[in-house]
Amino acid sequence: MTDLPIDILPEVAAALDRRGPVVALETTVIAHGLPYPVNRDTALALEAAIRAAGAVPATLGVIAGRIKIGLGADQIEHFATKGAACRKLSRRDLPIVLAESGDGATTVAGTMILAALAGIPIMATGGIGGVHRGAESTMDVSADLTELARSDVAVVCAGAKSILDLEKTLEYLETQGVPVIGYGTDRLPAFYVPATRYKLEARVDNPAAAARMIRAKRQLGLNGGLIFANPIPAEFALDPDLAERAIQAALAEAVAHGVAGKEVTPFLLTRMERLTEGRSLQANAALIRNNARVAAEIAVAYARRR
Ligand code: PSU
Ligand code: MN
Repeated sequence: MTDLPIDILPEVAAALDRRGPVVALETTVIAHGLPYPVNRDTALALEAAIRAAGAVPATLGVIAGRIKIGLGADQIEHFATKGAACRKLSRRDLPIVLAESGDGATTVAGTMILAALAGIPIMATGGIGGVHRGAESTMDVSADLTELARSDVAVVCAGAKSILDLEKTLEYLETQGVPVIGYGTDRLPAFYVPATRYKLEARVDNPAAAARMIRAKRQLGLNGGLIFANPIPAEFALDPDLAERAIQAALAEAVAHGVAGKEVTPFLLTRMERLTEGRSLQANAALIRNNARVAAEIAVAYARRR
């Protein structure tokens, strides 16, 4: 690992040295998940929200084959404008992008791997990948789920989009030994909507309680991360019927266009935006900001306790 091509922003390195609170952020949502310039503005707003809560943001990605732990504003702009021309980096893509000296945006899985390398215990995202609807025939299960069983990073998200099969996603996470903890809720949130009928096994209501969960898992020496499922704030939530109709329509279009593999999630996200007349986009940006803030608060509590 000595010759690993990795650059850590000085501010992030200093925080890690003093075991201060740092929150990792992904870049796939910037490059593949949101359109320009909402993507850039959201990325900058996430960093600001993390700073306001007293932690240091580290947006992760790969530029010219070098792992970046923390990006400057110009590099965030680079991911925002290059968009889908960046490789989407999950576990299997990381060796390829390094060997090819390419640019790549990390998914939740990719971000967890790089965060763990750098010693960052917590990350924030919008929604995690999961088991897709129809997975019984397509076998489309996001590598985010297997990564959650491997890399020791806590992930703050707003649940998962119901473009996924949420019931199967929860079953898969149970099989893989990944704790799914409601943050101020007893039920799984589904991204645009704050609650589903799926009941969770555990709930915390404040950052200190969340930090205790992370700590207990680490004390046990268990591999893998855990999920804090943080509902979208009510004022930004979509009407559940509107969300479901848009999802059904987007899924039908994906089938009609023969979209497969890593293109599925970005395709559905773009279609959703059009089908909800931009409301999904506003909701998306708002819930990620909220997750960044909560992740920072948990990081602060966790740093205090160790
Ligand atoms: N879900 C969203 N927005 C996103 C993603 C998921 O609502 O931007 C991104 C995340 O980076 C996630 C990835 O890790 O998509 C999962 O992609 P796939 O389903 O191809 O594993
Ligand atoms: Mn997939």
